[in-house]
Amino acid sequence: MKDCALVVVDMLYDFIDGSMACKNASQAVEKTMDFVDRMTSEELDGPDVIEAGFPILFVCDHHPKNHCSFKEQGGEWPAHCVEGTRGAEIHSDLKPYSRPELTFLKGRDPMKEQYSGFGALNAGGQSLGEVLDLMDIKNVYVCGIATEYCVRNTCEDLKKAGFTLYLLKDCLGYVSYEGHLEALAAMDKEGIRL
Ligand code: VGL
Ligand code: ZN
Repeated sequence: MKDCALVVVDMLYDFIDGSMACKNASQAVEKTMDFVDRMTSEELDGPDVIEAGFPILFVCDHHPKNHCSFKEQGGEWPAHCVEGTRGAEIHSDLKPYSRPELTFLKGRDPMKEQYSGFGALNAGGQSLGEVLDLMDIKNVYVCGIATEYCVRNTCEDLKKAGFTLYLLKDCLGYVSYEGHLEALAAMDKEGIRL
């Protein structure tokens, strides 16, 4: 347990019930809560679980209004996860488990798409990869939205950096079911454990 952590990718309202609502997203949040409950001791709750040895790190898509990935800017997606909006917020069931130093924002540069959470930054300017290293984490459980994009890219970068990856298969939201299955198959081949 000591060298394990959970990384929650983009469990944000725009991906759950907002402008980019993904399939299975609400169920993924519910299953993630079940997992968190199982991994944390009964009498501990909220931020205390981090002290109990099972840190939970959050990756959050967090775009300026004029981000290049938005359709109005010629990009691929409807506007989503705009800073300061509800759509950019962590689901309220998970929010109590988040803390600023373990919350990492990505996609802040208006000119750059950033699917991977690996280089996402916390309020102190440290990246997810850096903080996992500092915490001596070896095993990383991953859940989140969307399987095909941010989850896959985050898992692949963490794997390349030498972490052992466990993807929580029931705790994923996705853009399309076929894309989800394809991404799972690809990650399986790469040694990411499902
Ligand atoms: C994502 C598309 C655009 C994701 C983020 O979290 O998978 N997908 N921005
Ligand atoms: Zn985005």
